[in-house]
Amino acid sequence: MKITVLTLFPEIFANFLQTSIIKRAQNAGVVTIEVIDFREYATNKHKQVDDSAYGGGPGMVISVEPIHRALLSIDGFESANKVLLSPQGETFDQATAIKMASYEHLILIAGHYEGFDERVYAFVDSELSIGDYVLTGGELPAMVVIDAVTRLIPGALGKVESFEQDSFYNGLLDFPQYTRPYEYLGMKVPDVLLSGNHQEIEKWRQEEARKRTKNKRPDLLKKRQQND
Ligand code: 9D3
Repeated sequence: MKITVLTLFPEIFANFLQTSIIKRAQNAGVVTIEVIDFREYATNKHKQVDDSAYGGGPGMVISVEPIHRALLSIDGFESANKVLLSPQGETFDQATAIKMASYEHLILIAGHYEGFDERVYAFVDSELSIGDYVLTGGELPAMVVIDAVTRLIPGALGKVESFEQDSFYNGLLDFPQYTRPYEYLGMKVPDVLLSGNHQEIEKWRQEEARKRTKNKRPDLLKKRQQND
């Protein structure tokens, strides 16, 4: 899979892309991530990529031309899946991540502080938000999407971290986990986990995951029943 990010702050991505699972996935060749500074595609003298809004108002608006020119520079951009990160998009979730992990080429477009000229929408396939809170830009959302999607690509994760075990993958929260010591300030590890009876342990974990989901995230249980 290839992921291309259009951003005005490529340096924000540098550290992230050098880290852990993302780096390993890139080294293993299962994903190639490319970051493009779309300011390079501004055509005016000062490399300005935004302008005041038609109709007036205090805010600036990201111009359509540098975005379009940056897209045209990307190899195979026409067949790629182009996603604009914006507060108006549909909310990103695990189902969306799974769908995106099947894309051959994903292009993420991140703005900063301000909205895009409406005509940018003519060049994208969808709009994506990561939740109902106001951020300063689409850079963190782009990294959230890259992280969630990359770990789903076959070969990106080691065996220990395989995503079939994920909470959200099976629609339930994680079961409670314990490690040494057996007792801490009077709090003991449930005996079933020391029983050595793997069938009992599995049963207990499933029950606990279900109980916990019912208590903390009843909305997930409802969603799960709909998908069954
Ligand atoms: C909704 C606020 N807008 C009113 C004029 C202005 C605006 C604020 C912040 C426009 C863009 C932004 C920057 N945010 C994103 O680009 C963004 C975002 C977010 O703020 N929350 C959740 N998901 C996303 S994806 C991109």
